[in-house]
Amino acid sequence: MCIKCRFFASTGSFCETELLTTRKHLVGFKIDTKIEANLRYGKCRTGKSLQPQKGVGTPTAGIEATENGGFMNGRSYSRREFFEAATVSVGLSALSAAPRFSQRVGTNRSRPNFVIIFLDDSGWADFEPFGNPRYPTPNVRQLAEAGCRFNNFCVPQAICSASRAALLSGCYPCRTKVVGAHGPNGRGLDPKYATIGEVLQRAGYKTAVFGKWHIGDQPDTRPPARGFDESCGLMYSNDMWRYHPESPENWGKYPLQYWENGKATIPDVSPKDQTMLTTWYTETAVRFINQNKDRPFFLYVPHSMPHVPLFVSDKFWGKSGVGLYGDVMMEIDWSVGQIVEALRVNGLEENTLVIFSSDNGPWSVYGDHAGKTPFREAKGTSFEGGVRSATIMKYPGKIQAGTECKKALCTIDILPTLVYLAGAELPQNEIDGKNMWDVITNESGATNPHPYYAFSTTRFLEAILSGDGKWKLHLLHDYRYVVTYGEGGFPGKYQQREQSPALYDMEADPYERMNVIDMHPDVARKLMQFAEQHRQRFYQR
Ligand SMILES: [Ca+2]
Repeated sequence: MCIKCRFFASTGSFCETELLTTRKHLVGFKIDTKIEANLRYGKCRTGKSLQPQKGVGTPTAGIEATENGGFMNGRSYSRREFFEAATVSVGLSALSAAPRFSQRVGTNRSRPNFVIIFLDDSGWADFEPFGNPRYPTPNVRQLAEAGCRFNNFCVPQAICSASRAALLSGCYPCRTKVVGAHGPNGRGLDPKYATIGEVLQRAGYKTAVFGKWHIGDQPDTRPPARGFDESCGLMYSNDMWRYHPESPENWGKYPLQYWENGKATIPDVSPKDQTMLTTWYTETAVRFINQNKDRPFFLYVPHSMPHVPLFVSDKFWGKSGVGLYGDVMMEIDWSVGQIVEALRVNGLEENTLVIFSSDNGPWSVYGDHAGKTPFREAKGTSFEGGVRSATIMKYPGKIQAGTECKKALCTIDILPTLVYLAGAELPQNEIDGKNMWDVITNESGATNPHPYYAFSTTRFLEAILSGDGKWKLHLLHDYRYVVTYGEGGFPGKYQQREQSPALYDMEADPYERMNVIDMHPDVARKLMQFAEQHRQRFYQR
């Protein structure tokens, strides 16, 4: 228990906002696995809400077009507002500086479909061709052969709710305040931040999410209220239930429910039900594709697996021959194949962008029930083992087959990129992502327009990656280090360690081993300036 905050004793959950403070309180005390488990899932009870400092970085006069809208007369505008206001104010000539992003793809061709397959806690090396696992993953390999591998694709925070909110909103966790992983009845993503589902639904797309939602478990934050015409799956992680290996009394307070289109159709999910999750998500996705082959659609499949506890259907039980994790990954690979095949038989392959990725790296403390990554640390940290996700994009004729991209990309860029491809409107709210289509399609001279990407854990800014992906600066922060690995669905042990300020050359040293901050002080200083700007914009109380 934290001797100062005492929230563990009173609520059974730890405070995320005070995470570092809490750890400092615990100096001299043994941090056992039960406390660590709650550190992972704790929902803030005592922390104050952080509000972005208004006006920071906003010019006080003049007009400036940005990819997300613009600034004029000291006020920030959404893209649509900016264009309307600028037109009235100074005439269309002022729009000459407007970025290419504002242009629509074209109105005379049919709009593309979008499929996002988003795994939960998959390791970077869990699938061919990123790794060479001891089980076959032919469908993911074929997806990569037909598309492009993105070897430097990251998430801004390597934990479930924060990562999913960033993907679906195009915003950093520090903007939306969706951090960590929320538990049952969590508020999730504030409706003032639009989701991909909402922007595409408004543009006439049929939208669906089949899988783990985890960005809101209240009537106005569940999928039907957030832009998804159809939905099924879990509202949060599949281990937040009565069979939790460390804290069943805590997580058993609320039954894990399976939802379909706004109704809990399985009021108390059983282990047998969990064996069917991957199958149900897949079958529903295939049915959705078949039924919507004649109209543009957005299909989001955020699998519950391979988040622990692992479950697999009878058709894949024991099939890998190397244990349950291999069986689960083979079933997910099968799922990928089913979805791609449904696109093919409906004649949709040529007009569908398929994105395959994971919300964060492996939960390595679970040992044989976790995935593999060659990078440093794992889920829940700002090191590459947490934030770098093996990603594939396939779009025949648009993305060259069998290629690799080493340029940095982030989930926050997906929303504006899909908006661009769909000819849709950006959200009214300001976002952090940018349209990256020219980078994704490897157009000549295309460069990442972001000066940096920011990485955080819970409410703490921890690292800055230069937009070109070359340099990564770690700020002073604590992180959890796995000292013993678990087995059979039970976790091992963490130890809290401190990361000193460090600069890594991500081209020469993507494993973050060699601190070169003394050799490149100018680079470190520049990234530190970005960090300070980011803090002032989003983290000042
Ligand atoms: Ca996750």
